[in-house]
Amino acid sequence: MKKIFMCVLAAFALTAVAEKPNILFIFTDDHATQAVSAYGGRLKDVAPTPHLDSIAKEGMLFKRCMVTNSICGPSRATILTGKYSHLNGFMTNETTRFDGSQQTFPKLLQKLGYQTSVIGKWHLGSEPTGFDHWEVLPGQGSYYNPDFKTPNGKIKVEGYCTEVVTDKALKWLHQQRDKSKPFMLMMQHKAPHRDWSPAIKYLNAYDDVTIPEPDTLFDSYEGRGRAAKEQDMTIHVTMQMASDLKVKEFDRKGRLARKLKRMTPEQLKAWDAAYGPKNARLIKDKPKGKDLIRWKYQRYLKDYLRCIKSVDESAGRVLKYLKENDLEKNTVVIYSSDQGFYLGEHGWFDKRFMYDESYRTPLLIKWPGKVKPGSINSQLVSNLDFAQTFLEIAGAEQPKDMQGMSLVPILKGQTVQNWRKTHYYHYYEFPGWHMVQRHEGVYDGRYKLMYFYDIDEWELYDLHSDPKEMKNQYNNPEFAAEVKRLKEELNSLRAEHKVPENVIKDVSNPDKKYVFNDKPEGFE
Ligand code: SGN
Ligand code: CA
Repeated sequence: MKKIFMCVLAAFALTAVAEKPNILFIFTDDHATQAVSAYGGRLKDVAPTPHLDSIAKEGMLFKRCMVTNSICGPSRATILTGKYSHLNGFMTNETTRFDGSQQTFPKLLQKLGYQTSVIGKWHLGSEPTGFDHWEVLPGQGSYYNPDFKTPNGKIKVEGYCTEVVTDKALKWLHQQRDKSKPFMLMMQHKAPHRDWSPAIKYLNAYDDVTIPEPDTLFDSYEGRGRAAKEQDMTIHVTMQMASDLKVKEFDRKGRLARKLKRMTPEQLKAWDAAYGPKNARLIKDKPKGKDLIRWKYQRYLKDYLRCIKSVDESAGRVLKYLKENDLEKNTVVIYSSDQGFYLGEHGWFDKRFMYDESYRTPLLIKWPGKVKPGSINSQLVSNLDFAQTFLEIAGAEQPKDMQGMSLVPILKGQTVQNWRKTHYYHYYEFPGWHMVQRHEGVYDGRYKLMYFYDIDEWELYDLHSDPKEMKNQYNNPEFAAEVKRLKEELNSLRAEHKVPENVIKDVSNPDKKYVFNDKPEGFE
């Protein structure tokens, strides 16, 4: 009898090991919460994202997932290490290569018997470490017929990047992994990154709709400081008619032509058929001033949302695969992006600032049987928390030197005493693309204090009364108590997170020449 009992117990233990949850991390580049319909917002009816929304519907939507440093490589490095940029060493896109010899969550999962894989955008300079399988885009990667770096060298694949990455992810899931082990797959899209190039089949999507504009499209930056006024990321001046907006007639530098060289004759034909007539109409109408900005906004948003359409479809395909292959129940699915993005808010595109649209990133997690379907969480969570979350899901110890907090208790609906009440932010890349001043700051879910230290300017926003962050209250005596409190909090967060005093010097690349835009393109 005892023997039988022991056997049953052993079998039980074996199943328990075999049934460690799988982790599917679906990640994009520059996908703003404004363009995920589950978040509501002005685009939800014109460009819904049903498959991404289904993750929220079956799981949890995080309303306040804040990034540590709103830029690609640094965000990815934070996710892998569970550490702020100053500790993982990857502070800007431009000057650093990720030190792949350091501790990362995929390496720790491997030790626990997980099969790990990363497919798609990587953007960390060095080669991936801690992955049983990797196929990554070199640098930013290409939308059409992308190249991939693999352990066996470079390959070129015909097709649209989002679809190619999805095909590769499905192939790994179905044919290439060791099915006796749990998996952790990072499917990381290039989309919807600049220059927002859509799949051929979606080149005409949204042709007949008008995309709603944000109230702040014509922001004059009054009531804010120098950083907001002096950036180089407006739709008006910075956005390029040819390379960004696909108007060949403006391609004086030949950048667009160079990009189109990657396409096959059939792709190019479809591309010309889609953009040609619309461009001809533009050249005939010659809109000027605000009308031209409005036109640019429409073209930009339509292309961006067309890219999202493929991302949503990709999520749908992998979710369907899980369902049809009996993997749905035991797989945690996470959707997120490396940061948010400006979709015309403040007249901008790009990211970097600690203002809401780029500081906040989408986070949707489903975990069947553990997360209550349709839950919404408003606590301050961060991409700093992902590594520890994945480790706890896998039943691993959380290393003491990681700086985040596991989201598992929140996912299980438990009330967590001592959850963070404030979040620390630090952006380092200046001078650089888009010329956003370096800054650090603290956010408590209502007030946000930012310090642009190279120009010694502070900003304070009250997001309850001013959710669009249009009025800097730093010098308003009515907010003196908040300023004092948040300055103390900033100091204490700097100490807690071991931010060295001197780290803020010495990170820009003095040899790099940045091209600044000072004149809007247009019609005479
Ligand atoms: C490119 C883009 C920039 C963008 C950076 C960083 N210019 O340099 O607009 O801010 O990437 O983006 S482009 O003309 O080459 O598209 S990130 O997502 O990799 O951080
Ligand atoms: Ca990005």
